[in-house]
Amino acid sequence: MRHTLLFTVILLSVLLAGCKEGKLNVASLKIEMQENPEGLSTLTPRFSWQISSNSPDLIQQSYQIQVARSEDDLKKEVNLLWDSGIVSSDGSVLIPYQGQPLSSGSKYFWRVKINTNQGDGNWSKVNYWSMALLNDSEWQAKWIGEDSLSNPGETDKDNTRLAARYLRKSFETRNSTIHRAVLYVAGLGAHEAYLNGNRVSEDVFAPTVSWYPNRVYYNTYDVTPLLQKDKNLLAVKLGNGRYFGMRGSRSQMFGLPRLLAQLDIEYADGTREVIASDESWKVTSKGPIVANNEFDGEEYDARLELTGWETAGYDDASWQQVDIMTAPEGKLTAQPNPNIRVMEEIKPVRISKLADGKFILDMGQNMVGWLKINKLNGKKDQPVTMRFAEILNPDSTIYLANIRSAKVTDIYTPAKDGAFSWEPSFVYHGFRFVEISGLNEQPELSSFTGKVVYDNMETTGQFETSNNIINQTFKNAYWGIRGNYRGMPTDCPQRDERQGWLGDRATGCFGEAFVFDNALLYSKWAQDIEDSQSPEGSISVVSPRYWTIYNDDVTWPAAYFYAAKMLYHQYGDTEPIRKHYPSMKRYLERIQQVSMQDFILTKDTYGDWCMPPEKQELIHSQDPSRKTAGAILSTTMYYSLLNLMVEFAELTGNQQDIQGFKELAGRIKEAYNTTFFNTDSAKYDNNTVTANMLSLRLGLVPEGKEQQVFENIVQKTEVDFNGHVSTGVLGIQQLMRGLTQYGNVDLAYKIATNETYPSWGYMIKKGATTIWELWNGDTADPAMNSANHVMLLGDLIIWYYEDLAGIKNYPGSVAYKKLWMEPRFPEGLSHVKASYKSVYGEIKSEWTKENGSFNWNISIPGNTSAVVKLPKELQIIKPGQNGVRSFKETDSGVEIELGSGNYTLSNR
Ligand code: RAM
Repeated sequence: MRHTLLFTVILLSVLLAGCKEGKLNVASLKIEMQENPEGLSTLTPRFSWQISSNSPDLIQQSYQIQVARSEDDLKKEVNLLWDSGIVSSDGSVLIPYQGQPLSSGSKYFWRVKINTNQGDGNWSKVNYWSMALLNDSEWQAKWIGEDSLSNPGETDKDNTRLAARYLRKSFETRNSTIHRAVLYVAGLGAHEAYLNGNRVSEDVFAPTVSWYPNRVYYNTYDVTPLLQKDKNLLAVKLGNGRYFGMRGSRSQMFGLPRLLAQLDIEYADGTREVIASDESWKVTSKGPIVANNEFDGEEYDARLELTGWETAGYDDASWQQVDIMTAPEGKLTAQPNPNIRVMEEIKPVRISKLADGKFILDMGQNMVGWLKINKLNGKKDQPVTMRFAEILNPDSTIYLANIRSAKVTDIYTPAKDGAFSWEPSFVYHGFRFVEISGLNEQPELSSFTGKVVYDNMETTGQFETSNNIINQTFKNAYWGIRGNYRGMPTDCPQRDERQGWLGDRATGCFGEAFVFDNALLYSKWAQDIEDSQSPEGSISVVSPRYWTIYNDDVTWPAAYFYAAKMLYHQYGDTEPIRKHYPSMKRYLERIQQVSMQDFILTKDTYGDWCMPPEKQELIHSQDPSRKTAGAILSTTMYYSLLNLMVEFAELTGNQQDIQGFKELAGRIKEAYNTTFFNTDSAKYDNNTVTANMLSLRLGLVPEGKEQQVFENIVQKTEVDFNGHVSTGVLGIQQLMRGLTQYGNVDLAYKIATNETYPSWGYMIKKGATTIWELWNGDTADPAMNSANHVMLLGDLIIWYYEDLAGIKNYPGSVAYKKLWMEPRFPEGLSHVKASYKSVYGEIKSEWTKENGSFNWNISIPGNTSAVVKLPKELQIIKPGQNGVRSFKETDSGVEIELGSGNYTLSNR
């Protein structure tokens, strides 16, 4: 029987304040995905912008981009380096520059004008970018530092102490008007640069990490406003970062900290001057930072303060002349990704006193960064010691068993009695609790601030539902993801590890992209992975390879391919695929040689890592019936990589490879099913959820058998695991989407909202404010038990967005140019409110479904469209509003195509 269909689409033509109806806006003008970036090194930078208006169904019909050396030229339309002319196109994302050759160190200005189906726009505002130093020969600077271990306790052995280096150079500018001054600086491990006493930027731990023997990044800062006429002082503080004395069993020592800095000054009369790091600089390591190490902490002795060292008046007579240091082998490269900054400040929620007089500070949140002290009373010569932990022992002392060898201790020694303020420069901790000793009185909460640090990127996603477990899981994920961005995605932020483990992010990177604008971080990480590749083609499962592990595994290296795919799918960026295609191919060939036997990939190291074990104290399950065979994991993942390569080959013009990938994939699929698939029972091997789910989702199940395999997944989950997750980091990458795609969103919802072990909800019930490394993180052995690991998120965030909110790319579309909005409605969920700032603009989806009434507000950005699908039960009738391009009734419901705009769909 046909339902009485009652449905309206109301176009909300809400007028934005100050805008006339139909007024076109061009905003978010970006080049290489950044607004006004300094120091680009690509000769064909790519332009993006977003368009909006107050009328629905806005489509760009053409664009015109102009580039000039000055704003003035641009406005007068003279001396243009590029005028694209009017280009008929709806392209507004990553449009490559095609003008005259760009030159090293120059600054450029650009603007864009668009025409749309709603009329012509005006010229946009003018934005700019600058170019990096494009040729090695332009570097006049030398690597400098203090090439000795001259302080107490310093050795050249692993895990030693090392004092920070302070370097300075005074100089005078010519008596001429300064037009522009740019500082190019690489400081290994980390630099903090000052010009005339002012920090040149808010970046911390700069430059971004890399595999130093292959690549060293430098930063570009426009310092024009900081440069003075006549006397100037350029100063740089150097810390260890990841360059010197990383802690841990496989600790790396690349060498003592060193600096390369070059200040290029351009005078209004066209003359230039260069102030470069060389033997004329002075250095000391006898300053207040007597030891620094990201893993161990920072020790600051205020009695050694070098007051005014970063300004011109300071007397550096006791300092020594710098040593010329050997240049690191790595290629000097302009940093393409944003640096780390203090992104948020939080206040502690509680302070308590232990019997031994120590205080325990509770930040209320497992966070990553450091503790700033504000006006705390100290006593001369009496060190104040802070130790950082994620959890407390039952007796309220800090729990450090899971931190391993990291010392996680900051020490401040006051130079006098009374109030002091301080924060470290070269250290970060993963912590919720801080143990403070060395105080004579109970401090106020206001004496502390938690500085939250991670890569400077925009938060792109908000997500809320009627279910509290989902809401808190999303919050925990948000804190965990940001806390593990450190110029690379790390596994954890607290113990002596903090490495870029590939497997943790294979699918995670995609979910993370809904929450953070992580494009530049992941494209830079893809480069770290390539830089860490062995000459034979092996990929180090930790990249940059501070821990070099070439195990010729498939499941962890898959992240290289998956991240490149994510960058294309989510941001429309094909560049990483193009750039890394040859090394990806090399890796696949290598694996074929060393691991493939009769079309089965045999090598596997980690298994379905961190599946919920049968006993609460175990880290890894010992029950063979829970474990998935390594060959299943490797073979299914390798098969998925071949399929990705077919797509990548297509995109990069490597058509000649396609046939080979397809043939190999075909033979693998056949061999795989012959070896592992039981045709009668439709079970793979020992019937684990992971074995069945990877086979299903990665496309290896013989045609017609899919539903039967799926039933085995459901059966196993419901009967053997009582509706709980049974997978480790591999299976979980497909679990939530798989359950939903094949028709059991209710089971996915149950898993997402469980509160008993094992589940994300269980972690929450046990007090987690981030995601744990282990499902049983509260009871397992501390040897490998971080409270802030994101790998167990699997595809959860993708599922939140794609399936619960219905924000998904239409098949074949990328970057949400065309959306497919088909929310799923699990029993028990009555409300979802999601937003995602895509490269075209913000997508919103907010639905409520309660007691037979349904209401859905959606926003579709300008220059995009959406196909909306809703089920029959929602009783939908044809709407007749503006912006509705088409309406189709199908067997299962309705399919509506919408142009951009804000819509409300409801059955009332
Ligand atoms: C652990 C890491 C990481 C995981 C590897 C295999 O040491 O924490 O998360 O990828 O093992």
